[in-house]
Amino acid sequence: MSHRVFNTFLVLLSTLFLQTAIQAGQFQLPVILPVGQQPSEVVIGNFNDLGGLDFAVTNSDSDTVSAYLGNGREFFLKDTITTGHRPVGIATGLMSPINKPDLVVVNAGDAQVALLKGDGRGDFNLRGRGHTGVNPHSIGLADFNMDGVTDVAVSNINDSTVTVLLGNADGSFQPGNTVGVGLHPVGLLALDLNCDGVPDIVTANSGTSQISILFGKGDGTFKRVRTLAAGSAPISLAFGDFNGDGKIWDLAVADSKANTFSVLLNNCDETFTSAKIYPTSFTPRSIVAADFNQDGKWDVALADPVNNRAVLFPGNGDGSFGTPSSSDAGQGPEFLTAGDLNGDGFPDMIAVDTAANSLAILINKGQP
Ligand SMILES: [Ca+2]
Ligand SMILES: [Ca+2]
Ligand SMILES: [Ca+2]
Ligand SMILES: [Ca+2]
Repeated sequence: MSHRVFNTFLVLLSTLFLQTAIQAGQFQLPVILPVGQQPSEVVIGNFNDLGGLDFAVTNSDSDTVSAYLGNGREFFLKDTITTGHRPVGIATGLMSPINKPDLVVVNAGDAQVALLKGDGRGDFNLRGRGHTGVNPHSIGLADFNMDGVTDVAVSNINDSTVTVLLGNADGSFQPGNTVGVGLHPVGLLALDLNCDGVPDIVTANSGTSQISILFGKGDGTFKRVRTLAAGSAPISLAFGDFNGDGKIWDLAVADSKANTFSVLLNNCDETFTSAKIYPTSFTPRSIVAADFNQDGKWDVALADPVNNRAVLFPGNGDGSFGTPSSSDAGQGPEFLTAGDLNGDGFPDMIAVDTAANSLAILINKGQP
């Protein structure tokens, strides 16, 4: 072996060692998957009848959604659908009881949502459209009028409103109801926050230090809007049972103008404990909750696009969090979602690396 070759060999060895050494977090080094231009959000679902979770990503500058099928080990591009102008938000669900899983996409450039009907084999066809407010962003699915057909809620950043579009069984939408929330809502979740069995809505209002909660009546309208304090400029929301009291809909909020995230514990009576603020040492862009280390306690993970990582805060089960650990999440992760992609019981993640036009698949290492 020549001196030069030997030196190269040493560099390779140390690089390998370094990669192993720096990946101290819960996740393996990411598998990078090139997608369309300026991907924005990804949703994990089960689009066909075969095992293995699948996912779909909005490519906001390509005006497309790409659907990938998984077999538990790898992912294959199955379908690319032209959705409308600048798709930014995406959700999956059964849009009527007899359906295969569908996709619903928020087209920010058109101020519309588009329903992409699934065929149960991983292909999708554009069906209904519905009108939103100006600069719609995040989407949540729930049956707000409790008629058995899934409905849609969308945050409208520029209007500071939420649009609720009641679904018809044929895949079309009724004209939207608009409800005012706080300034510039970005993140949105649709879930039952007062534990009465009727879906509600929560928004992260990025122009304030507040979140807004709309308590549903069960007929597609809302009885009241409650405003709660979070950290500075909240943009992204996650839910979980962070204090282990069996009430699953506690909220975790990523605060985009402070190096913090906030946790509000749910009393299930339309009140929450006041937000507890946790320091992050970076400005988070997206938050997701799951029991990543499978110790029976909900954890949160946040995207840190400046330092190219996902940071996991392990839950202590009492509403507080332990020492965070970092995992490489590709180049500039702007959005995170979680799901058990390889079926080993440990939640994995997908990070959207918007500027790099790629996704980073983060497989959970699996050991506690
Ligand atoms: Ca409905
Ligand atoms: Ca409710
Ligand atoms: Ca945990
Ligand atoms: Ca897994």
